[in-house]
Amino acid sequence: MIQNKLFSFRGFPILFIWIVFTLSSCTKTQPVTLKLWYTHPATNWMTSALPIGNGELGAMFFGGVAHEQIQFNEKTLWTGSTTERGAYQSFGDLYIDFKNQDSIATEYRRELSLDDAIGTVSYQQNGVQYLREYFVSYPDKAIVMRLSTPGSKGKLNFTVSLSDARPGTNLEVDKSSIFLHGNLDLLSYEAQLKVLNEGGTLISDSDKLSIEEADAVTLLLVAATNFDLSSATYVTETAEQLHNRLTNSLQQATTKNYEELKAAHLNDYRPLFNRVQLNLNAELPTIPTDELVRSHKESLYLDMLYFQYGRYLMLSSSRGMNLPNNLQGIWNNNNTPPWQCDIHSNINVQMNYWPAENCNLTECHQPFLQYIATEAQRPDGSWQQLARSEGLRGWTIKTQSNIFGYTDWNINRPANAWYCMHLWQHYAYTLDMDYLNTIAFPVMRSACEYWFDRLIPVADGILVAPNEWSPEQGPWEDGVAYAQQLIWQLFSETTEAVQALQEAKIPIDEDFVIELTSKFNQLDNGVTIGPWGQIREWKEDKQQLDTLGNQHRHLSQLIALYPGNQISNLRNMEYADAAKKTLESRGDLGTGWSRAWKIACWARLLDGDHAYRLLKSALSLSTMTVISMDNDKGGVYENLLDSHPPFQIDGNFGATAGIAEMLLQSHQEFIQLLPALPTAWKSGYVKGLRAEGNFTFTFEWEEARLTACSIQSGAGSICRIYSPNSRIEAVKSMDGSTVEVTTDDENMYSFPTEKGETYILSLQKNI
Ligand code: FUC
Repeated sequence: MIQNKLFSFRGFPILFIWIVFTLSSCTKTQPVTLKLWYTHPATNWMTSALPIGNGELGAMFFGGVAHEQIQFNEKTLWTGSTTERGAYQSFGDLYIDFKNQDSIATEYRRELSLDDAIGTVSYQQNGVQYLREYFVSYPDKAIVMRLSTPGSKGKLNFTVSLSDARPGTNLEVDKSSIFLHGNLDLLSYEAQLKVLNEGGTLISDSDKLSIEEADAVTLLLVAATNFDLSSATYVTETAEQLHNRLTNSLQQATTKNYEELKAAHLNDYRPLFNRVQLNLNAELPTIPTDELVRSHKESLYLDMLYFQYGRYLMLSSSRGMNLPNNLQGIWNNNNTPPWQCDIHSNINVQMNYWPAENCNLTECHQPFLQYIATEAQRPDGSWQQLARSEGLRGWTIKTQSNIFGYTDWNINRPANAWYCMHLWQHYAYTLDMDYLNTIAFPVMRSACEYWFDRLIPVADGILVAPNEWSPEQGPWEDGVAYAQQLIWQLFSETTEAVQALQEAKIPIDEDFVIELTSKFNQLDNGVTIGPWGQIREWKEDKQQLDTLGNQHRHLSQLIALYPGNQISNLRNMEYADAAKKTLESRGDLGTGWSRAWKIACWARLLDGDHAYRLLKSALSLSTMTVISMDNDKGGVYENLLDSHPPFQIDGNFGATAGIAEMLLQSHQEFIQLLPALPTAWKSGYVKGLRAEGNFTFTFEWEEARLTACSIQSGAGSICRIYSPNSRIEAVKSMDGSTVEVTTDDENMYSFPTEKGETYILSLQKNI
């Protein structure tokens, strides 16, 4: 037993060189090609078309041979207003109709490369090789489509047209462009398509452009609305200003040729995507992705692909515009979509951001964080008005929200605390004090004040939230676990925020701190053990629903396990056992997002094999495209989009976060590597996972044991690692110098770090 002992090590040059070598040059550290691919065109938008996007602008391509359909979206295209819910809309479709081509082709392949965020369609016909490439450029704000015939000239003959998803709007065609524009309840919108042909001729018609005998053609599509979150009316530009902005933006893009546009896209995307790498030593599949999901669900390649697909989808749907991903991210082909494709606050929008920090895409968290900060502090905005209407300070929301601050359906008061968890999490991962002080803390404080005013005392002065619900079932009653656990999390994290700000000598109102401390001390923490050993979902359970075998999709009584941090095997085994009983009772099925949540919950209970069973359950092939709440219908479609059903993107993000949780956890003020490694992942390598405290981890394992690890410190904080399976013998910085390590007990190690430095661990098997 090594207890409370300081130890340091002299150099281990051979071991040190060996570790650096294994981390950089063995085959498992090599990037694996990540792509979805198919040998036939898509037949259905939801189940088989493939998504591309730049965070605001998105598209789904089908890859038809004689006819191509590229349906497109823009994140702000909403009907509704500040007083009416409305719905997220499809923007429209771009159609390419090939002349004299039938749909018979050989060597057909449709691909989506996650490494490059480029979709391709290729095939041969009458001795000609046809190639299409599609991407949505973040730097050039455009959907870029390229048609070519490598090795042949003058073979491209097609028409291109644009269709608005709302009938009766304006379409204009000039000699090389198509314009589409219209108005919704509050917003004006416009799309512009530019056709750039190399060789051949371009002829314009009243409703389309025809290309004849071209060598290659680039199509550039830009689209936007005049939505502006920072404006009191949610709109700033006139339709004319919007038109000018798009025209300029398209003009800028056309100054680059196709290769330059592609290079700018790759230079932007690749560094972000490549921050994280996961290698499970899997063979590259020789069968297409639909077959892989259908009959080789056990594939380790599928595990890696699905993990990285969540990161790809995050980069493609959550950059730029300060709005969170809706229920389908940004991809929607329906003007009356399920649940209006809204911002849904009782699990969905939060799950959309579960992988943002730990999967090294902190920038992608910003659209959600900025949205929360803006709406919570909007003078007289609906979130504050809701609290005022109850005679309370602060802010809160209901379950459904559009992008204009309008919120309705069941009130979801504790969602204010859940949103604040995201504000806090960004600080916990970055330690950005300026952000904490100016953006997160004022909003967290205001949410606390809401609860200071609303909580009521019950027996022994214990404080509970009155009249709450456990989404989406059961009676409204006092002290429901969902509310109590979320408020506990809010008070706990705000207390930590106060401490961090005070340590940084930032003054904080004393009265607030006194009220927070006293209310937190009296708060019912929402974690009580019920008659069959479960975590109780309701304090009273008036309708007696909290029974063994209740398999409701929501796991609201387990927020304290994940994404919260009150329940942990290492903190309180009694709570952990009760959480396990609850999870076992809920079962391994569920809607898409419910299965994803269970991956993370089992990972938090340190049960890698059960977490893995849930991952495979989440990867069940689903074909249903209409709403179903049945637990046996969830899974993925053949394009790997999550099926609630229907398509709901939360499950994609939730699964990615759950996989990360199997590999690294840092929610208990220390870091645990490989906390829930499944037996199936015998050996592997992961690069770039992030931990609270602003650390970036790269490590390898063999036979379930950590064999090499490097840590990059982004803020110079103390690094605490709990390592029960591998003894940390030494920590060295990159110049070879040894760092002093403290062990609190036999498995907990801590050492100081310097901002920007990288550290290498020397590891030995624990006997
Ligand atoms: C919540 C869930 C449903 C669905 C909907 C969009 O209400 O209970 O399953 O995901 O959001």
